[in-house]
Amino acid sequence: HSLSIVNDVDRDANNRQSEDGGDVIKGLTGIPKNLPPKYFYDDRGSQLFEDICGLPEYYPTRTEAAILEQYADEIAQLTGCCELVELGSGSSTKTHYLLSAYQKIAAHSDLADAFSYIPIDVSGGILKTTVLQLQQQYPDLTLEGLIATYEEALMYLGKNHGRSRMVFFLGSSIGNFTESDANTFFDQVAHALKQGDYFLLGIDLQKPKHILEAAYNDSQGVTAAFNLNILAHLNWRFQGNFDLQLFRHQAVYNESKHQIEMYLHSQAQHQVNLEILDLQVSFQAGESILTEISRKFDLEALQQQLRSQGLQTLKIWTDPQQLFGLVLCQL
Ligand code: AVI
Repeated sequence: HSLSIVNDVDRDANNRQSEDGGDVIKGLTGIPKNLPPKYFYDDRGSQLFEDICGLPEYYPTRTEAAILEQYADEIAQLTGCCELVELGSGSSTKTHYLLSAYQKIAAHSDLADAFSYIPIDVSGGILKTTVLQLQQQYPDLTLEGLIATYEEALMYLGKNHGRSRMVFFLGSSIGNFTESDANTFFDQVAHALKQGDYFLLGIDLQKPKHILEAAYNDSQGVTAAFNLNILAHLNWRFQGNFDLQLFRHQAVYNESKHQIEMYLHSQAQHQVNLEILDLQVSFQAGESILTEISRKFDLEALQQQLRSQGLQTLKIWTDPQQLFGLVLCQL
């Protein structure tokens, strides 16, 4: 097996920006204040997100897993043998359904490397563990993990692969992008696909406000801890003095924009210093920081958006309650 770090000039520019915290300065001096959601995912934040995935109110993870469990064989039948590329693979937990399905069809193929998987994640730690585990579980799997952002990885992969490829992006992470960032992302995906290649996308569907608000304001307070952890992350990374007690988590569903908006509300007027950024930020009582959007999709509109990027929908699977969707498209 192998693990590669993909690095390019843009990456260095991006890294420098985030190491400099330019994006934090921009967000905290913006109106309204906001923070890039990527700062959720330090080690503790990644663990808290794993915990969220198991919460009774957070239906997306188990619903998508059930759809994959039921339809992975059908997906593999439709696409035939292909190289599997996963964006944001994390612990690759849900991927097992796809891997087992593609392993079965690879057994009937005479292609060399018929069964191959390229997991991509920015977190090298989690990817290393995952690659080692997968290699033990699937000795016949050709495996190359890429430590990279989506953009870097898709650029690096290009479209000079000889065989069919399926890129997949699960968990409705696409919902954390604005519509225009999602278009940029689909464009980058298309850059790594040849005519006839596949893209499999997991999306959270529009549904009543009370279900969504419960999923993002869980009764055990795990999502609140996840949201507040973004401030703890800024404290260690940029020598900050955010007092987490002075902020309160809230997630609201914006029905006109069809998106969850996650906020941290300041409970008192106060000042925060981030020494490494040489930044002082003043908060009014009641003032909020927007830390995340999580868009909820309409299948018709999404198919149209994909089509405008050259991606034709082949088939859509959902759960019986239509909570979550899995869209297979082809370039
Ligand atoms: C990673 N992403 C798809 C999650 C979501 O549902 O938007 C992040 C999350 N935020 C709060 N709970 C989960």
